[in-house]
Amino acid sequence: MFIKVINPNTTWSMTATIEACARAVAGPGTRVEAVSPEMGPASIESHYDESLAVPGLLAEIAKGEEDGADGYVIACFGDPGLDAAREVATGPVVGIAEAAMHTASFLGRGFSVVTTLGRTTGRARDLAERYGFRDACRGIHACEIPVLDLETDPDARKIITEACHEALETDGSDAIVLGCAGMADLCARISADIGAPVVDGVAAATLTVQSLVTMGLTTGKRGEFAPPPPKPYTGILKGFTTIR
Ligand code: 2AL
Repeated sequence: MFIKVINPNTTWSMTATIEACARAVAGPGTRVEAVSPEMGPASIESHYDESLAVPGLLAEIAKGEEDGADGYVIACFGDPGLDAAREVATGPVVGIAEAAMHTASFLGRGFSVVTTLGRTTGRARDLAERYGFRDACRGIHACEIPVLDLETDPDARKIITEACHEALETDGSDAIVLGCAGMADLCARISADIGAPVVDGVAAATLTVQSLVTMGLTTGKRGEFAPPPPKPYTGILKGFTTIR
């Protein structure tokens, strides 16, 4: 089985961390490859970044189709382009926010999300509601560390751990969901430090895709997620006319 993990931002050092975390949980018969798109933002921490990350992400899905990918992970907590990716991919596509929230729902009655910047909490709230976790998602907390600083700030783990601890107390939650793919490698240590389950969406989504492929399941293609109707695309999107 070949799972293609797409980090929709263009920071390859983060992509390497994501790949290591996905490979650490994948089964022995599963090949995991993580990529960043050729075009897009260096990090995704606004609606603008998120929208402009989607064309590059869809181009990577198209390449994955040519390369025989059995399924895809979208490794950004805003789950950018998830619906569009499901229209163009043959195999299942899972976002890290949806996988992490579903996984957290198995671990208790309520979970808290701990994410990067406060401005991203609205998107996380929208996703929790979309995925049916309006009640289970007890709170969304920002630690105000920009995405790329996760790799360089020596205090990042300490600050995130404190935010997780506080979130558990404030929200009365049973589990924590980490709200950024760039936090994937911190998951186990934070869990040990706070004494509560901490869910990394990269691991959760990788294993969800692996399970779906193992069960022979993929996106239903009879309606909304059928391939999009062909039509001309112009300007810098010209290449997307024939992408599918
Ligand atoms: C993210 C993420 O997972 N990757 C990225 O670039 N931005 N999420 C976030 N909440 O900042």
